[in-house]
Amino acid sequence: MTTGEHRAGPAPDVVRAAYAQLTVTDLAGARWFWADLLGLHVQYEDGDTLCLRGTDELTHHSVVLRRGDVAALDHIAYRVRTPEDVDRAERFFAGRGCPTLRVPAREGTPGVGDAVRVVDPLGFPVEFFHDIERAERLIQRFDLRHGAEVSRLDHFNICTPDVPAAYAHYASLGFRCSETIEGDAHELYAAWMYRKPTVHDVAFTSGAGPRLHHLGLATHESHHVLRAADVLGALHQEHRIERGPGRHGVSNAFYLYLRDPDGHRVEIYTSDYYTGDPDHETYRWNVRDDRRRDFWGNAVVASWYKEASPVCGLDGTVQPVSDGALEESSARVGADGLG
Ligand code: XXG
Ligand code: FE2
Repeated sequence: MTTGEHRAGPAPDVVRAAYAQLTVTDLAGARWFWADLLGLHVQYEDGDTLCLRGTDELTHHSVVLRRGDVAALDHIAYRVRTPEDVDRAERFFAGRGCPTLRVPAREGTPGVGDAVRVVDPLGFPVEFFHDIERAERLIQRFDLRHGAEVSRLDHFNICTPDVPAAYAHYASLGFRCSETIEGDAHELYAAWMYRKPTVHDVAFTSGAGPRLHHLGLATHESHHVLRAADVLGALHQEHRIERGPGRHGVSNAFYLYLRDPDGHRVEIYTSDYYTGDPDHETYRWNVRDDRRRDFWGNAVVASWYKEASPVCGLDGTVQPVSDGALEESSARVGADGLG
């Protein structure tokens, strides 16, 4: 344990990636995309806010959309195991010199109890909470399921100029690493880290940051992923399909990346694997392996590497970004065609 860790106290016990709150400039357009097309269920709605959840989620929401002037990430949120872990999170981040803000129940996001929001060492707005309203089980309400039938939030993917620093920060929060993309000298281009026993709760894409790269939403079956693409084609909204459908090398998931009306990126994702054994080992991909990002070798479009959503500070203002030193898109990466 370093002196810094001692001062900051133990890390909070993080259960999982729980929800993301996005600002959108057109709430009606966002409602069409996230609720009608993706099939998230509306749990709460007022003139400025929509709280949405997937069919398997027994808590109030996993995606929150708020009307705002600029499309941005307001915050990502992790659920912690006990109410005391909220206090631990506050001490942990304050001890690292990070700005923190207590958000009492009913003063923050609808349905969420006492929480703490921080700007983490990577510059991201992150909330930690334990209490959240319960919600009705919808998994077998096949009569209500529609669109891509999203089942739950799976992960956040964030852009940062310093992937090794992001790895070290999340490791200090008790996250484990399922997969990486590395150069020949093991320089780290990307990493996938988890608390729940799947491939990830969070992944890092090297590039200008802090920015939100995408939210990963799970479906039960690959035909749900294909249906979203078919419906977009039928509506002549094909420009919202950015990458895929395809099979990832990393994670093995079947995937599709879409852009919402504000440009926020979402991935529909299914069929990754269990990582909960205590001796689960990190799987390392070489950056020159053309199967790493698409197992069939399809090229990754440039916008996927370059574009992302800005993030807010604790006061809701959009934060500046720093450029990345090591960008995978500028490495000689064969099938990506971006070298
Ligand atoms: O969730 C993911 C991703 O981070 O979105 C991207 C799993 C794998 C990949 S990759 O493009 O590296 O195959
Ligand atoms: Fe993803």
